[in-house]
Amino acid sequence: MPELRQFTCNLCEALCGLNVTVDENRVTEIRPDPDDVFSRGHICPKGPALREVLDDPDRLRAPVRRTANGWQPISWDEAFAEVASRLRAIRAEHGKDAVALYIGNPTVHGYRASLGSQALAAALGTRNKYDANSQDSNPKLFACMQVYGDGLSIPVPDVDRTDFMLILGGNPAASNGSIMSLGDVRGRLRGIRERGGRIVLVDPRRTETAAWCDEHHFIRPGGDAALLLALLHELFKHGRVDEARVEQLARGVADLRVLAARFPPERVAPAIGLDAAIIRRLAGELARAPRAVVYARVGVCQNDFGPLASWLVEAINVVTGNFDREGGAMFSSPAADIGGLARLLVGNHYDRWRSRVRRLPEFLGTLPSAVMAEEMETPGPGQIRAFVSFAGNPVLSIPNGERLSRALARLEYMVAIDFYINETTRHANIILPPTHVLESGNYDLVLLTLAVRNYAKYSPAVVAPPDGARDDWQICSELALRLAGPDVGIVQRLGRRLLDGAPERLIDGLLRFGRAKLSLAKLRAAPHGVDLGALEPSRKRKVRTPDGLVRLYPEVYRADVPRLEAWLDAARAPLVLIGRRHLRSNNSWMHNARSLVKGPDRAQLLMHPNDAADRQISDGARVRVKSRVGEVAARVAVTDDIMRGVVSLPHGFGHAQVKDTLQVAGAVDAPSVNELTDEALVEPLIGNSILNGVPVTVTAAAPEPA
Ligand SMILES: Nc1nc2c(c(=O)[nH]1)N[C@H]1C(S)=C(S)[C@@H](COP(=O)(O)OP(=O)(O)OC[C@H]3O[C@@H](n4cnc5c(=O)[nH]c(N)nc54)[C@H](O)[C@@H]3O)O[C@H]1N2
Ligand SMILES: Nc1nc2c(c(=O)[nH]1)N[C@H]1C(S)=C(S)[C@@H](COP(=O)(O)OP(=O)(O)OC[C@H]3O[C@@H](n4cnc5c(=O)[nH]c(N)nc54)[C@H](O)[C@@H]3O)O[C@H]1N2
Ligand code: SF4
Ligand SMILES: [Mo]
Repeated sequence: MPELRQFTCNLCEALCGLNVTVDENRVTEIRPDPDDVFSRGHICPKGPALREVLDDPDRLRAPVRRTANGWQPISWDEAFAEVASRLRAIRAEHGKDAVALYIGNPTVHGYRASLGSQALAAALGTRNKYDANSQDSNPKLFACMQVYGDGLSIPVPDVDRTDFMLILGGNPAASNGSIMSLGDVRGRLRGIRERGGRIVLVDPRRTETAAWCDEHHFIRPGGDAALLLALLHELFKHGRVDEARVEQLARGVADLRVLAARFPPERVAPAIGLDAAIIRRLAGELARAPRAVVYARVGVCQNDFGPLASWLVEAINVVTGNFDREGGAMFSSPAADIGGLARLLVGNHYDRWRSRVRRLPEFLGTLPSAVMAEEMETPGPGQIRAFVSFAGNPVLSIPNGERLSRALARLEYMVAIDFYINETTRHANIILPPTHVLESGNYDLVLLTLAVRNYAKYSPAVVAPPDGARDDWQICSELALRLAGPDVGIVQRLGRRLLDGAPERLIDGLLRFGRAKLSLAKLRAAPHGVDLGALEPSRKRKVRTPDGLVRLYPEVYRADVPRLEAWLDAARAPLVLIGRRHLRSNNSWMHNARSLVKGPDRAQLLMHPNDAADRQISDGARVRVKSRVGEVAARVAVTDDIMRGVVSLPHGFGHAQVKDTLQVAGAVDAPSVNELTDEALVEPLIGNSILNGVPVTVTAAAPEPA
């Protein structure tokens, strides 16, 4: 008899409730769960595609070893023993930093992977620890550390109650929202306008989200920090900032006013390509709206001034009186709060060490991924000789992935914890594949701390994994054990007993001690989730500066302001590249699901009609796109939805090299944009990758043979 089970999709941050039909341990259908308290029946095409990944013949179910005769299956025990002994030998000879670790995006989307990554990192103890954040949200986390005294005190827009939302560099219609976990993003954003509020979008591309907004304005990539300063200029100039009130919760308002005075709208407008009159009007609307919030996301984090802009977003929400209040920028109060544990595990620090070759700073215990290849290639003490890749595909996701690919091929040893043989994992000596989320269960330990409404949900596994299969936690904890202690004996047996089931015990404990006094048992009894109400003011708990006051102009940003001023006056590259996301794609790894990749080409190079005409390029033409580091072929879509001087390609494609192990993805004809992005382009404060605003040239390619 088919049975219906509830689940939460773990592919993106929208946390959609799914109704999963299971028949004899097989998933036969995945549909939206209309009764899910958070997502209210919303899903996207990727949710049902979870089933395609579960059933994918290309997905690994048991460990494999790379040999001269191709990939050979091996037992778990043999695999663990080899990996542990090789990594230990390399460590013994060259020290801990000789083994690097990359922690990829899916570790944010599952508690077993999140906790497993921490266990593994602790066991390796390497300073060569990398993750996706230096291509993503580090500027935002850095801003939270500087402004609120804690990189993990991250405000989210109170979408359900705001009257005015200014969105910079986010495309929730494609991404379903980010650093704001919100089920039913479309319904929730529509709610703002239904209440008579307004949404304004600022993006170098007129995106799918523009259709959901009242206004869209183009901005030159990198322009957001200058725009925010000009908005602040107007707010201060017209007396819209109640400085006495702001000073009750924040320091530095006068310094911020003095800084903003240098950035009148007229000064920034020509550089950012947004009219001074519009900037002035937006400042007025922001100030007059009863409840307003400025929200910036990955497009901003990944540009030249990600850290400056991310700080200014926090600052503007504070000075307009919208911080920690209804309808503004607020903190979630998760039912299971990992804040304390996370601070303990990742620490709350910056620049405690630097990368060996380029001297870029550590942040939250990781180094910028842009230095990974050079740390592998450059000889000397501390050189990376072995690599552990966990739930990541950095060859497709970090700048100049080709250089990384070449460096990986020359390592002494590599292990991947992943269920696909892709552009990165193909270099591994051994691949350890975890179970699929539908086989292991889901609780969104991380993303529930960023929810726009407090709620909790636990999804137990809906199907049993194959005999002997291991989940991410089991793989990581076993490796950690074997790296930490001797191979046999009582220590190992005790350790195993302690670690088995530890994630569930931890979550249960956090839930019981949490403010909602829940437990895993209570959540099991509520398969559509438990609504815990709207966000509540909580800055007394969340602002963790020594005096409890917000910092409006942290010292560290001062050094980067002259670079911004120079940028305003600098000559511009004629053409710069930005990224984009599509609803049917998920970073680098959902392209082996047929339902998602069928249909039109979604990896075209978008180009403005005037830019195309200047280069005698016509719609649909094949072109060569070139940057300092590489060259790719692409097909052009000419459109005035993109700003003049800007072209766009999505990331995560380029699977031709692995067509034998990813048979569906390998047939998709699309380049990897990260063959063009440049590992030398990082912003100076935290070394975040500059993936938006990469100078390129585009030339018509010779016509294809008929
Ligand atoms: N040019 C450009 N580059 C970008 C971006 C961009 O916008 N433009 N975006 C950046 C951003 S925001 C991010 S987050 C990164 C993402 O880049 P990565 O961190 O490299 O992550 P993914 O590309 O999602 O690859 C995920 C890998 O994990 C595997 N996997 C999936 N589920 C699981 C699981 O449950 N367990 C394990 N062990 N493995 C699993 C998949 O097979 C795949 O190999 O890319 C960044 N790169
Ligand atoms: N369908 C789908 N959903 C996803 C993902 C996916 O790959 N596919 N990835 C997930 C991940 S890892 C993340 S981090 C989130 C990201 O979620 P979002 O932040 O919403 O990411 P994008 O859709 O890439 O939107 C970024 C926007 O920034 C714009 N932009 C580029 N440069 C600039 C700039 O300098 N200034 C401004 N103002 N805008 C700029 C781009 O044109 C783009 O529209 O999405 C998540 N959700
Ligand atoms: S929006 Fe799509 S990918 Fe994201 S959680 Fe919902 S169903 Fe999954
Ligand atoms: Mo991301």
